[in-house]
Amino acid sequence: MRILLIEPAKSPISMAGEDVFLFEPLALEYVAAGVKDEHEVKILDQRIDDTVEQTLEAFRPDVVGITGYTVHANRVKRLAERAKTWNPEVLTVVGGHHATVAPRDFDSPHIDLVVVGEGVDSFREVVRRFDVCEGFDGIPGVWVRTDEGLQEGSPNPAPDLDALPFPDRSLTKAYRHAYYSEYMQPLASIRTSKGCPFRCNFCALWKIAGGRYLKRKPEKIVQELAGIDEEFVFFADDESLVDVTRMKRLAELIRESGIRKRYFLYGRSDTIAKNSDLLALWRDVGLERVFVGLEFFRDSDLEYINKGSTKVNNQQAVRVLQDLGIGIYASFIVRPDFTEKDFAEFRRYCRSINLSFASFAVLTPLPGTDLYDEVEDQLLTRDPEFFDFIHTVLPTTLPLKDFYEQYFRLYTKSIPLRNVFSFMSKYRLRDIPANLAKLRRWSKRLRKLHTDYAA
Ligand code: B12
Ligand code: SF4
Repeated sequence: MRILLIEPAKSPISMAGEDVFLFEPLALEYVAAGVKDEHEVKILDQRIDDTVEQTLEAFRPDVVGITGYTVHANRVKRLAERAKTWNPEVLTVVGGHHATVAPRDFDSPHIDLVVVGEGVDSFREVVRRFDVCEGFDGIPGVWVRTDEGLQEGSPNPAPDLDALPFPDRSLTKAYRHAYYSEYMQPLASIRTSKGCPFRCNFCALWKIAGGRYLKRKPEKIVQELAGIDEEFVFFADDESLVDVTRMKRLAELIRESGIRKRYFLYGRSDTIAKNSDLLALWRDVGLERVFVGLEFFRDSDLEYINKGSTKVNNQQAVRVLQDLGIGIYASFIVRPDFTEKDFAEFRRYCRSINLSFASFAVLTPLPGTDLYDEVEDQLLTRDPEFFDFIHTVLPTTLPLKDFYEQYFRLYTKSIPLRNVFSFMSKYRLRDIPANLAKLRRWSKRLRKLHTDYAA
């Protein structure tokens, strides 16, 4: 059989995404790896190659699989509709993060099956049964659409990550030069773990993994790393550093293997603050940048989101990384109820810790989180395209125009100018004009964001 897997492009309303970074479709590479030995598989990355109808016509798939986060939910449904319009006989299967936390949102006449949770084994079984014209009942994680609507499937057990095949990166060969995060290009992704032992109220990842931290064996990770061509590698984990013993072992194995790459991974500030030796070890094997969820500048806000970390941890972590010369991707959260005074204090705090790069996400109650249950009745909109962490979906204390003016100033005034220049010097010279243009477009859009709510 022929199987087409599609990574959707976001809607132009949603901010971020491929406007500012582009990561390989790792989920689809995993799903593909489970079926490629028996079937012909193609991955279409619509963010780069928007040729859906032409691809359907040329490749003539029997099965179309689509992935997506919450921001993509409308697009996913529309893609399934396009596939069914091309050929009503094609089997349409939707999986991914949004399908996992809100499968009912894909109760659509154009979607035959929804896969909740890990997809490799479930999808392989779906394809096998479709091939031999068997029904889909009882496949773990698979919800089936009948004349009565989408029927709940049986639970999908937590996966043994080491039992999964390696993702098939050969299927994205034509696109790989385009994957990047800021100056890190071309960039590959690898998953080394799943889940998290912490319980932040704005995050569903610990729930999806059943509250556990699932990890791969360091030996398997090194084996997969050895097959990656790109110099930059991003760890697509929910939290990479938290098991310190495992990460020490992994760094040692990387050193022994002689693999030389430039790594980018997620780390909690408390882990970093307490384990400078681990970070030093990783710096020596190529750790170049850490994505740290510093989130807020006050302990009361950190408590509100149940972060389990403190302002002191944050400051210590920043110092550890700066002393080691490891880049910090500081990720902060802006509460919709912030006043001008809060924004001013936030800016001062960021400047005081002398960052070179920061992102500011508007606090967003994502489906599947405790926060969502708490504030669902306050939502300004349920349109998934607004769940991009830039549009607020909760009422702001400041008028929206003023809120986005302050938000814009946070982006432009929180990083000392000399640090902006030193960060820019990491880019390839030829990429600087395009990135400056991107930044200009982004700034222009941000300052007008309040108008998106007019309708
Ligand atoms: C890497 C990553 C990114 C990368 C981009 C990756 C990409 N390809 O675009 C970066 C850092 C750029 C990013 C950006 C954003 N991200 Co992000 N990101 C992740 C992260 C950490 C890992 C994703 C990943 O690659 N996992 C590894 C793969 C192998 O696992 P998987 O996706 O779960 O896939 C398995 C199953 O879901 C299933 N499956 C998946 N697809 C399909 C399809 C079919 C057909 C089938 C059968 C099965 C199936 O099988 C897969 C393999 O077993 C997740 C956390 C997470 N655990 O998902 C957050 C996460 C997905 N991101 C999230 C968010 C919110 C964002 C942003 C909106 C944040 C922002 N403002 O910047 C943007 C939006 C990006 C966009 N495309 O528009 C949220 C999504 C929440 C939601 N409800 O939508 C997550 C869950 C983190 C969180 N905070 O909770 N992200
Ligand atoms: S530390 Fe990160 S991954 Fe873990 S629960 Fe909090 S936000 Fe989620």
